[in-house]
Amino acid sequence: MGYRIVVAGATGNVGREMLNILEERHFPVDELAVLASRRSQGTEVTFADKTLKIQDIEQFDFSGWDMALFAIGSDATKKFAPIAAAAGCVVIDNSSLYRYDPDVPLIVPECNADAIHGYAKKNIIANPNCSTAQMVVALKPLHDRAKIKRVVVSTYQSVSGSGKDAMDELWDQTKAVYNPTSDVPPKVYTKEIAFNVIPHIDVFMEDGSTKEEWKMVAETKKIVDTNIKVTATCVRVPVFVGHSESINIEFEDFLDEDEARDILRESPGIMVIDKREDGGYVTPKECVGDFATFISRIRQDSTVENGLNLWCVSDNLRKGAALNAVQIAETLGREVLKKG
Ligand code: 11C
Repeated sequence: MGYRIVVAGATGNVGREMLNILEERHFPVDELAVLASRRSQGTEVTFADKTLKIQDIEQFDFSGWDMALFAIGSDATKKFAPIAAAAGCVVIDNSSLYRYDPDVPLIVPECNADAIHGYAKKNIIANPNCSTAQMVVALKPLHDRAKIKRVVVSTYQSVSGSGKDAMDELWDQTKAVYNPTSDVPPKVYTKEIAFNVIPHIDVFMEDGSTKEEWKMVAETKKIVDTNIKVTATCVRVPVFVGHSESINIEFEDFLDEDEARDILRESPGIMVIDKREDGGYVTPKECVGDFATFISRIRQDSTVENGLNLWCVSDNLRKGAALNAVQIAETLGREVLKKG
């Protein structure tokens, strides 16, 4: 016996990846409903060997469904998550709406799978921001060994994090560079993204940081350890899929770079590609479509007492969103619902 699963937002970048990953990981699906807003009615998506019609989320009755994977943004989540949860369907939400709610667990299964039991307070589980998810997969096993005091992270985030319109904007602006008669002014972004980098993701906060940077701080504390200090600079780069991060870590105890490499090699969800030679590291292009978070360039930082640097790359639509949501569903099934 398997599960009755709902995917809400099934026509978007993340929703489509959720369907792919449920299929790739042979998630025990007995029945699947695919939902979106009214304007996507008439659209069809495929799952396994079936073609499914998109249903209107406004009209959908969530009762009798086990889990709903939401990828519909905070505004729609605010309206529909309480409806689904009240009908007894556990919501696994990819938006930021519930991440900081103390009554909602924020889960990255490699780091804090045990926190899943907190789902019952609201029948909702939150999925972290993509830039946080890949970072905490790397931080957790190192923290368990040498206790992290402080993290300085700079991100290089792909345009798929902003949705399909942003991917089109990068594509159209790139083509326009070679065709001087066409001009593609920035719409999704505040400045041109083609052949450029933009040190601004999400809205500005009062202290001069951006919301994306704030999320990396707040979410790392909630998932790994509230005592870890994090400072982040989040940057958009002209890459379609795959977020990269340069991570500098300061530990309480000494951690040798070779031991760190061995620990990461043995840790779940991580693939270490770290040869000190030309090309002996992973770039975002190479991580697309993969489940793993890739770690390269592991090296001591001798400018602080117990410092380490590393390079972390992952498919932001997968580990950063859809894969993590499916892993949460797997954990909930295995630990709580026990049907599969
Ligand atoms: C980006 N990280 O790359 C964002 C996308 O809070 O779930 C995901 C935003 C979020 O633009």
